[in-house]
Amino acid sequence: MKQVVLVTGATSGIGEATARIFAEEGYDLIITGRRAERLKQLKQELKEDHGVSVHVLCFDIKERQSCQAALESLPEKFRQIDILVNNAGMASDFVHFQSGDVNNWEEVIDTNIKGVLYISRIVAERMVAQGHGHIVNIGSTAGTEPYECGNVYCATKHAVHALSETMRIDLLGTGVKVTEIRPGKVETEFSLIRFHGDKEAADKVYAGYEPLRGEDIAETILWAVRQPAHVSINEVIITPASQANSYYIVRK
Ligand code: 8X3
Repeated sequence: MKQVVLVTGATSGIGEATARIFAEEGYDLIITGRRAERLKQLKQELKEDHGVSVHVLCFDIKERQSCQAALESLPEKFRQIDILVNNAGMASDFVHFQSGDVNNWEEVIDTNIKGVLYISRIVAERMVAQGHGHIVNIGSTAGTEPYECGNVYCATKHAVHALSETMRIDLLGTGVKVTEIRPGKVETEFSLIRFHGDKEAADKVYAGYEPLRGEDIAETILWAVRQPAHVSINEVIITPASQANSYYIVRK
């Protein structure tokens, strides 16, 4: 039987690239997100191009009941999830803590922490019952290296880092692996959303060097989940060659 991969936030960036690479490799997919039209289009494309089965779950990961209802609605064929990629995440604003907007903070906390918890809690229990599975959390270099104006976003990625480590401990011996992929600068919609549509500000983040692409992260995820059963890739930090960590980037 084909393996089933659930990718959250599959409508763009790392999530979309991950859905594409797994489809290319013949995996069946559950793709989730809030933008119904994009999900529908992606499903169509993946089915036509690669002949895989794709199930769309369109819901808001911030809402606990919606997460529950979405996962309960899965048809039989998709109920066994072999790989979960917790990709959905965002930043909203880039200002000093003392100027932060609490509404933005809540959206980021609810997406990056609670969303991961809601989905993982349900899927992890199922994976334990089936005796195997692999949870891949998309963390960030910001998960251990907080930077100016990163405040709440960095805090949420610290939470993803801590959760990845504790999930790995708690799931030990169950057959369920946990990998945290921690990218630095990846050029996606991430910065455009963080800067609330200000393209100039978003473009500056990636100016003067070659940033990572969603595909680079997708390839890393595929590599991590394809290791033999006795090998666990616990954590991968991946940056552009021009970036050493959160603080050092060389720009031309
Ligand atoms: C994305 C990387 O440096 O913008 O998590 O926080 S960074």
